[in-house]
Amino acid sequence: MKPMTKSPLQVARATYQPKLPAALKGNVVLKEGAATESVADQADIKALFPNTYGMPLISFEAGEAQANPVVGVGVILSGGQAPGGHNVISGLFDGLKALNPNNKLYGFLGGPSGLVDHSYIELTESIVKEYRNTGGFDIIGSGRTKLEEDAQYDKGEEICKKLGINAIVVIGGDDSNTNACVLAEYYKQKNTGIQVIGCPKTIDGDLKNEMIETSFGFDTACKVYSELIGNIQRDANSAKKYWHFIRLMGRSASHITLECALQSQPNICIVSEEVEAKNMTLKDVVEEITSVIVNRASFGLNFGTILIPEGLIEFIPAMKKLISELNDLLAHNDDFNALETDDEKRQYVKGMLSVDSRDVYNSLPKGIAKQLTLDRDPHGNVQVSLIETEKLLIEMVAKRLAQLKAEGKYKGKFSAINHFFGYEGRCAIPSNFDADYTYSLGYTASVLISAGKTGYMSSVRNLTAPAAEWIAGGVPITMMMNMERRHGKMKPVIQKALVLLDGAPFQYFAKHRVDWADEKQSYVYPGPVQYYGPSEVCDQPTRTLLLEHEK
Ligand code: FBP
Repeated sequence: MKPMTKSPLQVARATYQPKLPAALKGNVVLKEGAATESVADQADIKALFPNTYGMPLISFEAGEAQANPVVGVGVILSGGQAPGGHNVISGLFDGLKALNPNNKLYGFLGGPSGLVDHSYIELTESIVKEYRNTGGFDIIGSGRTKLEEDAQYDKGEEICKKLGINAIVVIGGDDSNTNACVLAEYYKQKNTGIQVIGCPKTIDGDLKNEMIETSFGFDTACKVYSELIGNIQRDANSAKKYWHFIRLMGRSASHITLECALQSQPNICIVSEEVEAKNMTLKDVVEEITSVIVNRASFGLNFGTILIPEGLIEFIPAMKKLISELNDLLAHNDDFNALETDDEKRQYVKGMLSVDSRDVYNSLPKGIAKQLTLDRDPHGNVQVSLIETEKLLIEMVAKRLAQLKAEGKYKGKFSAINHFFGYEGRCAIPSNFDADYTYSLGYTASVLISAGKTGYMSSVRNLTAPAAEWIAGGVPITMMMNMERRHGKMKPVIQKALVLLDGAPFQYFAKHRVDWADEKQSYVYPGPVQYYGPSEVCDQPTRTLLLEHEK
């Protein structure tokens, strides 16, 4: 047998031709809609973005062929990986070449820092070909460097001028696209002639609004996690001896957890947004979990599945207050950073917190308390992927069950296994949906660039219809912004889309969760992502999108 360099699926996917919206298949003209406003804090955002505020929405229509001048474009992958990033680049590449075969595409290496450090490669057909329809961001790498200083923007301008780059495409989440907007404003105000276009990426699914129906990568990642949850449920239902506590990525919003629950129907699913709305404490969450475990045990069922969103800890009001105090306290704090031992750091923090937050901090196991003070990411966020909430909950639930047992109110056996799913799904081979969606987003970016637009995000909508009916265009990034507190200061940022408790996905879940929790259980086993076969198996969008679009 010959040594293998690619799996049969990799070989097959290399020839997959992603589907495009009909409007992108021929020559395109731009149609401008009404002027826009930011989602909140209009006066502040307008003052901060005088050159890119209020621009109109853009849609594409079929048009006449025209001569397009040569352009150079630089592309950046920013933040966490999400399935489909390579296809944004292939769509962008193909779109640029269709506009003018002499157009050039450069990739900045290792994320936004590549622009500042002048680290790049030219992306040619032979390079792009190797990455079509593949997962990962390894074609040029990614990073989380925050672009926030004029000196960084000026270094970027320098390399763009040197390479003949007229436009930069930033493929990123809410923070990275906020950066893209700041960069677009700076370059426009300085009259550099460099345009900046964003593309909505993040498995977390929280970069969405009226014009951005979903961020790419959410579809594939949720399908991968749901397959694993389904497999665990089948194991649980076969062995009948473990409770599985499964934490799922999603730094802030619970979209991933909710979507996985809709796909797999676990016994319990915690939704952070609901915990916050009901002003629940950690103890309340434990009580909710415990009551389901006790009820199932009364039917002799000492097993089950519990989905926990990674961001939960920040949505428990008392914890949120503690984390916000820690964020302000630890921002650029040289005194804290100079301390050597964990104990010194713990004492220092305790001395600086308000009375309430100190009580909460003291009530946490030391390991979790320490995890809360670890380095923030460059955007000032707590790195929740490092906080093992599922272990904290197992510990607290076990204690509570022991109490109930002593009181004669629980007679079951509790044996728990913890899981964390995040990295398993971020670089999976993109589903057909993500492969098509990302290719269309990249292609859309090429059209926006050719029309001279800046400060826009690629937008592809009507996503539950067949791809030919998708609606492509551009949305001003300032339209999505509001002011939020970061690193102790008010900053303009793209508003995060949290799970809406009155939205169709949560409402569906709320209506069915009691049935999923009880002794009959309703596990669904989604199985692996399918790339070839009947459309109802291979091309289904997420349940979240389907429910949101259901009239
Ligand atoms: P983005 O918002 O950059 O897409 O990243 C999201 C995410 O995958 C979160 O779900 C997770 O908390 C975080 O990245 C993990 O970050 P890192 O890759 O730095 O470990």
